[in-house]
Amino acid sequence: MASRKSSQPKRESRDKYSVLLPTYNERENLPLIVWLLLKYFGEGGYDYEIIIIDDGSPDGTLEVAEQLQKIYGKDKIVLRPREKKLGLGTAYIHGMKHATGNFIIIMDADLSHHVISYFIHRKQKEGGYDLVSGTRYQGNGGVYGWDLRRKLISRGANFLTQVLLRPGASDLTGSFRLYKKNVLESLVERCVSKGYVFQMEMIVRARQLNYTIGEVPISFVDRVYGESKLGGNEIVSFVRGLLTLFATT
Ligand SMILES: Nc1nc2c(ncn2[C@@H]2O[C@H](COP(=O)(O)OP(=O)(O)O)[C@@H](O)[C@H]2O)c(=O)[nH]1
Ligand SMILES: *[C@@H]1O[C@H](CO)[C@@H](O)[C@H](O)[C@H]1NC(C)=O
Ligand SMILES: [Mg+2]
Repeated sequence: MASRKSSQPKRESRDKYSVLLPTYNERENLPLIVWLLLKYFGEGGYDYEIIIIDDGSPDGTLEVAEQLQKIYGKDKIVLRPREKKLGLGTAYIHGMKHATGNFIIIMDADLSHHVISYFIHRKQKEGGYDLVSGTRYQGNGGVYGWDLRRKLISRGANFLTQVLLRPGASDLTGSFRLYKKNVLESLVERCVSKGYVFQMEMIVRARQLNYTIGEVPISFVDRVYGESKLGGNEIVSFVRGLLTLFATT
């Protein structure tokens, strides 16, 4: 009985992963992504929590999240809803403030990332990185299910940013990442953008602060259920945000 403690793997036992899932109209997707995460982290013997940040989705995503919390428990499913749609960047920051893990994983709730959630923390352990970013533009990464317009927007955004800011990472707008919590906090302190440009600014600032960045190739599979929230407005504000960063960094 006395040896109980020493039979636990030491390295893993101190690490806790807080997975942030921002949702806006993800009623159909949420149960499956949550189940996949619970299965993976649970079976792997990890310490973890899933923080769902719903922005008043009209489709009733929050009610689904409450059901999931009843099934899986309040220590595993943490709900941090907000009244209305306030943007992705601030949703991450809001979720982060309630995170109890020393690592933060951010991912989309629409199953675009589910297959690869398994590799990002291993990559972190390999190199002790401050930040690991999923990349669609290296190795066997890729994008599936997007039309030409959407591919051009993503490629264009990446290209423009590479040229203007030379951030030293291949996928700047992707939203599958792992951060050390203290690193994310220090980046957020300096971050000025709120929408889609947030992801890019985080990488650019990480490079400025000399944080180490690892990359894992990912296949991004476009959502089956629901609609993308990327519209003309986000594109305009992305370019505006990019130019602001270019002017101020
Ligand atoms: N809380 C919150 N989540 C959002 C907001 N906008 C998008 N999301 C979520 O962020 C993730 C990515 O959004 P999505 O529309 O799929 O972007 P895309 O994959 O680039 O087309 C999904 O889980 C969305 O439900 C927002 O304003 N607030
Ligand atoms: C980052 O590294 C560069 C080159 O070594 C150095 O000049 C710069 O001051 C460092 N920046 C910070 C914020 O530590
Ligand atoms: Mg999506």
